[in-house]
Amino acid sequence: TLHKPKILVTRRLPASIEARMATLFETDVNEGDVALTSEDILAGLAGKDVLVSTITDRIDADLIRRLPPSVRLIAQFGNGVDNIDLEAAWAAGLTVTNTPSVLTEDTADMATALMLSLPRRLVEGTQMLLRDRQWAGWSPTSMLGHRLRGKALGIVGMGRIGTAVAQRARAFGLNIHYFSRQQRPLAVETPLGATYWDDLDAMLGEVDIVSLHTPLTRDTHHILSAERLDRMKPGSYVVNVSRPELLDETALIERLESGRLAGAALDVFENRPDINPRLLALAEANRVVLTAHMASATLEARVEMGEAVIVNIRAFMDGHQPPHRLLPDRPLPRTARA
Ligand code: 8YV
Repeated sequence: TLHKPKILVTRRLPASIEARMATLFETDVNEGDVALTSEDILAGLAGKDVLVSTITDRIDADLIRRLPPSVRLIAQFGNGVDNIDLEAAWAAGLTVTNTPSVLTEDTADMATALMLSLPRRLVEGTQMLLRDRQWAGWSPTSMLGHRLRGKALGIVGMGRIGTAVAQRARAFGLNIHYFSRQQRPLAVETPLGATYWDDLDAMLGEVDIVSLHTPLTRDTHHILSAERLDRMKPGSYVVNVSRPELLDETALIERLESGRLAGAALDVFENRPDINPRLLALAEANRVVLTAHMASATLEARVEMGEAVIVNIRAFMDGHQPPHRLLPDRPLPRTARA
């Protein structure tokens, strides 16, 4: 009879998922609160079949070269896989899977909430009540923000999440523009009335809010560079629930500090978990809204992500094609970290 697959899980997962894994697999979970080092991952993988990784594990070419030969599958718990050197993994004959789709709607909800948060001063309003306690009450001119309806939203990356953001933005009355590797089919285009741009620089000059929804690859690293931030309309906003490296964070901070850009709502940060103090100062001044990498953080999404990991492992170990196998031609052309 087949042995139960032996798996290393690098981070705690929802209890129901850990329980299910424990019945299906010989499961070894890192119970600590922090990510494992590469050495810990390698030590933990001795005799294992599968590595269940997350975005906080750096699976680079060196680690892949040193993997025990028993490891054949890297099953990422998450959609983005920029922490994995995919080319090195494929070259080593490994199968890599992720958990797309199940987090699409929740991530789009968060992007939309962040989009609303700055112009409508959501966080600022709460902070004011907490600080003032003795609130003077309503007045015709207090806490005025700006209307979303009629403004232009520029979506960078019209994949699953970008499309779900466009659907929500449509309901807010935003005019939708997008830049994408390819123009989406009319089925997506027509009901959303979205305008496709093949030139990102040109789109940036036309929109009031830019929201990033593209995977991090070598091509998209700092896709919102200092030069591109300067092409944005004065007084516009940036939203990022994707990957911090998609934008030049220092350049963004400078343009917020100078007042060139009106604001930014960010769920992800360079140098995490040590957030740039200048960004924190901007948050205190209510020029930015910061959330703690929470865009897919619903219990429902995390359970479904765990279920997808289980299905991928089961299929692979039974000799089938895992449903969410990443292949060189889709959906990522290459990894970000060379
Ligand atoms: C998770 C995410 O926080 O899936 C992604 O790309 O950023 C989030 O869903 C993370 O990936 C968990 O590994």
